[in-house]
Amino acid sequence: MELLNIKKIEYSGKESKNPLSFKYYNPEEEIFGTKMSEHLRFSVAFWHTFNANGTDMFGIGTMIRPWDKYTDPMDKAKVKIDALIEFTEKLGVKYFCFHDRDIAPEGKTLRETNKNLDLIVDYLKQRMKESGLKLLWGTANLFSNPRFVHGAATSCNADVFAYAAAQVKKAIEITKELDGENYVFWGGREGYETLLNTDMELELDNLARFLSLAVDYAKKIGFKGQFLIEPKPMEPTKHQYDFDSAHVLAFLRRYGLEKHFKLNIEANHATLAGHTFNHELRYARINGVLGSIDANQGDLFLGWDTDQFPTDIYATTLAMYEILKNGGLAPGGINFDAKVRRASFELEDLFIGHIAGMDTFALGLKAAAKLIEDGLIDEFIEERYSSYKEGIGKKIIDGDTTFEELEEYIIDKEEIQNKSGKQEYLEIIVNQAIISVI
Ligand code: XUL
Ligand code: CO
Repeated sequence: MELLNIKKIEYSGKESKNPLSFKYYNPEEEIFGTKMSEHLRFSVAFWHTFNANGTDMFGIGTMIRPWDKYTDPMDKAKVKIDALIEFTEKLGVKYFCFHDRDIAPEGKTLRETNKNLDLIVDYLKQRMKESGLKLLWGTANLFSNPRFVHGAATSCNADVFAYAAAQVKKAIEITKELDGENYVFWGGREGYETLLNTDMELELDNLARFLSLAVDYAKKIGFKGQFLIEPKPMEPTKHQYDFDSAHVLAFLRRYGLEKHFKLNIEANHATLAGHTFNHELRYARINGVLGSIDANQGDLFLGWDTDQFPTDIYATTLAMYEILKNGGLAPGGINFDAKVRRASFELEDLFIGHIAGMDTFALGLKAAAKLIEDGLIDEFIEERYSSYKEGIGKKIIDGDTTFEELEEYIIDKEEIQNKSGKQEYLEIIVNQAIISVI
């Protein structure tokens, strides 16, 4: 039964005025010998697309969806899975992501909840098999239920720690059951509101204990997917422990967990941390932990996580530059952790939002490939650091010098020659690359 009254979305080229078609995302087009669809491993976020209804702090939902007419929660859960299959097929998206609580209703006890989940996972598995849809990552929702008021792994209450552990155990099991390629830990309420009531040291140690138990369990059951941590600096707590890439890496190294995790970098989380998206991607990439991304964008004037669909070509160009330099993201991908605005309440807006994001990433991919092909930025950087290729610079790099030698080398020099950083020249190069592919 068709649920979404929209035809399959086709590539119709940049001159097209049809809002329900791709202008730039052409899955078959090859960039550096690889199909666009393989570079851009797009994923639909179950929670934003099939659960969000436009509710905000000031008003109830604005969106009425075809599955809302089902009153039995298990029937409704199945219809939403049908909608997921139809939606991804029509968009030509090969992956999706979900939280345990997105797909099945909670029961009175965890045992009952798990039973509901198992029934839905059986159905989902069957539908995925028929359609070829794949799971990019699964995760556990450790933040919505009031039991997580003080956090989950970092809660002051050991019963909550136990509950969260049991929930993650099950979430890893179902991710494995559905052949998930990754498993994400986003620290929903792992942070604090005030240090006056917080034992930060114990909370951080417990977070590490929790992650290490998860690593042990994955090994025990033979889950081969990549574990990812998703940094975010604030919201819902005032200070989230997984603040940004650098914080997460320092934390993992402090507890000897670094070889078990990579990062899932979200654009709007980067900007909330006061970084650009490409800063976070670069930091993760040079440290060998760029695993996957949550694609969205924030609003420059709003200090919260607005989770908008990405439409900023400049940002996606610089993001795809990092991703290409990373050799891609696989087994990670590009998950649209994005929701349509409360006022964009028509069903077709869900398609248009994803089309906008996919086209913007396709443009970013093309422009980034152009930047890499032209090589002007690489050449500039190579030249900028060329003083480290020979003489005293080479000795510094080779670890073949001392403070005494460096002093001796420089002490009588009258002048040091610096060269321009040429930021404006480089920004024009980026503009030219973007313009050339539009
Ligand atoms: C919240 C957020 C989450 C994670 C998964 O800001 O990004 O949806 O991506 O829990
Ligand atoms: Co996210």
